[in-house]
Amino acid sequence: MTLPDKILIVGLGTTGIATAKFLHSTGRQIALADEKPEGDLAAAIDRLKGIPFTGHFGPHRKEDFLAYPMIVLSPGVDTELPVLKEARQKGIRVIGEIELASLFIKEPIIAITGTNGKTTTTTLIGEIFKKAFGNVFVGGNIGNPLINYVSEGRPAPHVVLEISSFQLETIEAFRPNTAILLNITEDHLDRYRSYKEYKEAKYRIFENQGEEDYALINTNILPVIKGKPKILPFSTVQELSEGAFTKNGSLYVRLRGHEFIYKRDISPLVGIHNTENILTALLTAHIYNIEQAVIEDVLKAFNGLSHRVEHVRTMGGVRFYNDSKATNVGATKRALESMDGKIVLIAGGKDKGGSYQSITEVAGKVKALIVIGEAKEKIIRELGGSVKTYAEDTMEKAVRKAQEITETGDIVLLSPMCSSFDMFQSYKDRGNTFRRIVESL
Ligand code: UMA
Repeated sequence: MTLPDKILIVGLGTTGIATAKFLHSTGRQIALADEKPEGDLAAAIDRLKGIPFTGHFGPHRKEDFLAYPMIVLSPGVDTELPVLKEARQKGIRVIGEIELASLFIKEPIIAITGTNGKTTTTTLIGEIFKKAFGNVFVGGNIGNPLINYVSEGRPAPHVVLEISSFQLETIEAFRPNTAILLNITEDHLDRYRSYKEYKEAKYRIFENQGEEDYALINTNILPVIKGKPKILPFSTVQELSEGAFTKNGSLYVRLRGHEFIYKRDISPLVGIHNTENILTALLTAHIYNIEQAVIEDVLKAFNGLSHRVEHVRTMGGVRFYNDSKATNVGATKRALESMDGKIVLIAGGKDKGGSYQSITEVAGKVKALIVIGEAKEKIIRELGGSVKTYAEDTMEKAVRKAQEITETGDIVLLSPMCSSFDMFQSYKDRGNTFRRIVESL
């Protein structure tokens, strides 16, 4: 694809800024559009110092979207916006930053998607590749836009990419050499019209793969695959002749006629969901012929990430965990399943349009539920009958209520099932706030 000389970038967040810097470096003219008023974008505009651009800040206007032959979207922009539909009808090319970046990348891309576990798996695979090859680019939805890899001009042997359903919506030829689909449960139903639509966006990760590419898929998902990758399944419930699975407390990889066996407990990460994450990391590492000893060294040392069932403090025999990254019901269910003890669950935040009801499958573990945020009435409506519930209006009050109703041996778990944007800047801000309050108790 040849890129036109003038390109509109929509969204002036991390992605838009990185895209603007890259396109400017290639000598192209840039236009920017962001629905926020200019005053709210001062910090972002400041990061573009020295880069000439035209632009409109404030509610999107049709004339801006129809004025350029190509539009590059940030992931947070809904691809179904009427202005974008009209632009596409007029023959304007609409792509995302992932597609743009991948046009310039020749190195094998390992792309990881799924509703939960993406960041942990991406980081773990990144660590293994770094140890094995000395250099790797790790980016994408994890927070470092892929286009930065192209801008930096420092090729690595492999690119490890966390990719979201939003980013997959705007690909055309993007073709990962290895694509991983960890799991799928309901999420982002404020963006998609149905769960089916969300799943279809995820399945696009495979659509351009050829016979020499690999698709690592959990055996409990049956995706519709348009590409022709070699499918390598993984499972925590069944033995597989090729792929990765668990048996008698060990992890097995069977690949190209070889078998590799790892003790599950060499990794400090707990829970079945982490077993699945590790199985995909093992499979990926063996696809690229990384030695078992190298993989084991990394597995032993990798303690997981902040804000994912992170132990904050034990006080008076009560354990406090920060799982602020759990922004959907599936993630919270996994956290509850991986814990032993009576749990006081702090949940709630910005609702994303799904149902909370499936959490009742593990409600036996929940001693009490404390709800906060915009979603609290909906959560009470759906779950209030099945468990003792309290509503609080700040994190501080929620934590204090949790402390009041717990006793030795209990667990306090912040695992919100919702995004954070009603009360906080991000899930990290929410988790840090929780941590600060718990530490000050
Ligand atoms: N905007 C518009 N019009 C719109 C929507 C948004 O102009 O219709 C503007 C906003 O006003 C804002 C800008 O777009 O100024 C924000 O763009 P963005 O939402 O795409 O955010 P970025 O900062 O570019 O971050 C994005 C990802 N965000 C989302 O997908 C919502 C980041 O993932 C990602 O780390 C980053 O690109 C780099 O690739 C975050 C995320 O929450 C962590 N992802 C979701 C998830 O993991 O569940 C998918």
